[in-house]
Amino acid sequence: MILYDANAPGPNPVTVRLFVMERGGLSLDVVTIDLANLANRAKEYRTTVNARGEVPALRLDDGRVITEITAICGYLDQVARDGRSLFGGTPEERAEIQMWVRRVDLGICQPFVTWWRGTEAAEGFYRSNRVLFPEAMRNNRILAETGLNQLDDDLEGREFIAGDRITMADILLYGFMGAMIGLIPWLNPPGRQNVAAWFARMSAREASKQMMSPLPGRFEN
Ligand SMILES: N[C@@H](CCC(=O)N[C@@H](CS)C(=O)NCC(=O)O)C(=O)O
Repeated sequence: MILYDANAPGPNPVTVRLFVMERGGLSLDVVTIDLANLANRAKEYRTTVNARGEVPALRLDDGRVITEITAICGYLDQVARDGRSLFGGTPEERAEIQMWVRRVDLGICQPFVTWWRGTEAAEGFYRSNRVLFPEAMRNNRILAETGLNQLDDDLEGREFIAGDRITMADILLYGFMGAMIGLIPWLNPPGRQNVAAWFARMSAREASKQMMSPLPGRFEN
């Protein structure tokens, strides 16, 4: 398998990196795409890896390419040699974890990333290679803050989002928040106490400390 990773701190590649480090039991070849200079938008990457021009992507041993981070992580979770599943071990656990993943993704991550993608900094970075929505920043901030306020209630008495152990829902939210925290000043105020405490717990994990650096060319754990 080949993972197409990135050399810039985009939340999507960061989330997959965090996943592989937390999951264990994986062996991957890694190609680092020069996202900082938008090599992902060059014809070569779009014609040989991902027509959508986005990273990360995963090339399977049979040649097919999987994109979209929850699909990539879901596949890696199933083929891992050992370690513990981050998507759940029973149909009930899997359903519950997928429920949280979808809540976190649609209700929090996508709105705050879309907020950032409305900024002038994002416009400068993407150089018209991506459709951005600067006029929707206010709505996206309200959506993300509403989602985070709800999560603050949901996290009362819990260590992790889906209960007492780390799952894909924590990986997704922490990968996104950790990657974007320096760019979004309103993301993690101390007043949202349960979210702030969860964020601090996640930050203390060994994998979280390494997630901002690209993976080596050969990764095994
Ligand atoms: N829906 C995709 C989103 C991937 C994505 O947007 N990746 C960003 C990096 S965080 C990217 O490729 N940005 C560069 C670009 O769009 O040119 C997924 O789930 O993997």
